[in-house]
Amino acid sequence: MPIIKRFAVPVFTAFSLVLVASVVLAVPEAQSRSTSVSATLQSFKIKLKKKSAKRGTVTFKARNKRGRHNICIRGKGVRKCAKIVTTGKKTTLKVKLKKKGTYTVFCSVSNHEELGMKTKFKVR
Ligand SMILES: [Cu+2]
Repeated sequence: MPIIKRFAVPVFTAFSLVLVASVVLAVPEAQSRSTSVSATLQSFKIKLKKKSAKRGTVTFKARNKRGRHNICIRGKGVRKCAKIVTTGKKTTLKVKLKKKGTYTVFCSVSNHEELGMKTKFKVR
Protein backbone atom coordinates (compact mmCIF):
# COMPACT_ATOMS: atom_id res chain seq x y z
CA MET A 1 0.00 0.00 0.00
CA PRO A 2 2.70 2.60 0.77
CA ILE A 3 4.06 2.04 -2.75
CA ILE A 4 0.72 2.89 -4.32
CA LYS A 5 0.46 6.01 -2.17
CA ARG A 6 3.95 7.08 -3.17
CA PHE A 7 2.97 6.90 -6.83
CA ALA A 8 -0.54 8.18 -6.47
CA VAL A 9 0.50 11.66 -5.26
CA PRO A 10 2.99 12.48 -8.05
CA VAL A 11 0.63 11.07 -10.71
CA PHE A 12 -2.23 13.16 -9.35
CA THR A 13 0.02 16.25 -9.19
CA ALA A 14 1.20 15.73 -12.77
CA PHE A 15 -2.35 15.24 -13.97
CA SER A 16 -3.46 18.44 -12.21
CA LEU A 17 -0.63 20.41 -13.79
CA VAL A 18 -1.56 19.16 -17.26
CA LEU A 19 -5.18 20.05 -16.62
CA VAL A 20 -4.32 23.56 -15.39
CA ALA A 21 -1.87 24.11 -18.25
CA SER A 22 -4.39 23.07 -20.89
CA VAL A 23 -7.04 25.41 -19.47
CA VAL A 24 -4.59 28.33 -19.24
CA LEU A 25 -3.35 27.73 -22.81
CA ALA A 26 -6.74 27.02 -24.36
CA VAL A 27 -8.67 30.05 -23.09
CA PRO A 28 -6.70 32.91 -24.75
CA GLU A 29 -6.44 30.95 -27.98
CA ALA A 30 -10.18 30.46 -28.20
CA GLN A 31 -10.86 34.17 -27.60
CA SER A 32 -8.30 35.70 -29.96
CA ARG A 33 -5.15 34.54 -31.57
CA SER A 34 -2.10 36.74 -31.78
CA THR A 35 0.86 36.44 -34.10
CA SER A 36 4.17 38.21 -34.04
CA VAL A 37 5.91 38.86 -37.35
CA SER A 38 9.44 40.21 -37.51
CA ALA A 39 10.26 42.47 -40.41
CA THR A 40 13.16 44.44 -41.82
CA LEU A 41 12.92 47.78 -43.61
CA GLN A 42 15.46 49.24 -45.97
CA SER A 43 15.53 51.46 -49.04
CA PHE A 44 13.42 50.18 -50.75
CA LYS A 45 12.38 46.77 -49.54
CA ILE A 46 10.21 45.23 -46.83
CA LYS A 47 10.96 41.70 -45.77
CA LEU A 48 8.59 39.74 -43.55
CA LYS A 49 9.70 36.66 -41.65
CA LYS A 50 6.18 35.21 -41.94
CA LYS A 51 3.95 35.64 -44.97
CA SER A 52 0.68 34.75 -43.28
CA ALA A 53 -1.18 34.44 -40.00
CA LYS A 54 -4.47 33.23 -38.67
CA ARG A 55 -7.16 35.82 -37.99
CA GLY A 56 -6.56 37.88 -34.87
CA THR A 57 -4.05 40.40 -33.63
CA VAL A 58 -0.89 40.63 -35.69
CA THR A 59 2.14 42.52 -34.38
CA PHE A 60 4.72 43.47 -36.99
CA LYS A 61 8.04 44.15 -35.29
CA ALA A 62 10.11 45.99 -37.84
CA ARG A 63 13.77 46.92 -37.68
CA ASN A 64 14.91 49.68 -39.98
CA LYS A 65 18.23 48.74 -41.52
CA ARG A 66 18.68 51.86 -43.58
CA GLY A 67 16.79 55.07 -44.37
CA ARG A 68 13.69 56.70 -42.95
CA HIS A 69 10.72 54.34 -43.01
CA ASN A 70 7.61 52.98 -41.37
CA ILE A 71 5.47 49.90 -41.77
CA CYS A 72 1.80 50.05 -42.71
CA ILE A 73 -0.93 47.62 -43.64
CA ARG A 74 -4.04 48.03 -45.77
CA GLY A 75 -6.83 45.82 -47.05
CA LYS A 76 -10.30 44.57 -46.08
CA GLY A 77 -11.24 47.95 -44.64
CA VAL A 78 -8.10 48.19 -42.52
CA ARG A 79 -5.42 50.84 -42.80
CA LYS A 80 -2.88 51.39 -40.08
CA CYS A 81 0.69 52.69 -39.88
CA ALA A 82 3.44 52.49 -37.32
CA LYS A 83 5.56 55.53 -36.54
CA ILE A 84 8.37 56.56 -38.87
CA VAL A 85 11.87 55.69 -37.71
CA THR A 86 15.43 56.29 -38.87
CA THR A 87 18.31 53.87 -39.46
CA GLY A 88 18.86 51.31 -36.71
CA LYS A 89 15.55 51.98 -34.94
CA LYS A 90 12.58 49.69 -34.39
CA THR A 91 8.92 50.38 -35.03
CA THR A 92 5.94 48.22 -34.13
CA LEU A 93 2.60 47.91 -35.87
CA LYS A 94 -0.10 46.14 -33.91
CA VAL A 95 -3.28 45.53 -35.85
CA LYS A 96 -6.44 43.44 -35.63
CA LEU A 97 -7.01 41.49 -38.82
CA LYS A 98 -10.44 39.90 -38.57
CA LYS A 99 -11.04 39.12 -42.23
CA LYS A 100 -9.42 36.41 -44.28
CA GLY A 101 -7.66 37.51 -47.43
CA THR A 102 -4.63 39.26 -48.83
CA TYR A 103 -3.38 42.50 -47.31
CA THR A 104 -0.66 44.84 -48.49
CA VAL A 105 2.19 45.73 -46.14
CA PHE A 106 4.01 48.87 -47.23
CA CYS A 107 5.97 51.98 -46.25
CA SER A 108 3.96 55.21 -46.42
CA VAL A 109 6.96 57.57 -46.48
CA SER A 110 7.13 59.64 -49.67
CA ASN A 111 7.00 57.40 -52.76
CA HIS A 112 8.71 54.42 -51.10
CA GLU A 113 5.87 52.07 -51.95
CA GLU A 114 6.27 52.78 -55.67
CA LEU A 115 10.00 52.24 -55.29
CA GLY A 116 9.39 48.71 -54.04
CA MET A 117 8.58 48.94 -50.34
CA LYS A 118 5.56 46.69 -50.36
CA THR A 119 4.72 43.05 -49.93
CA LYS A 120 1.71 40.79 -49.50
CA PHE A 121 0.46 39.34 -46.23
CA LYS A 122 -2.22 36.67 -46.02
CA VAL A 123 -4.76 36.09 -43.29
CA ARG A 124 -6.15 32.56 -43.09
CU1 LIG B 1 10.21 53.75 -46.61
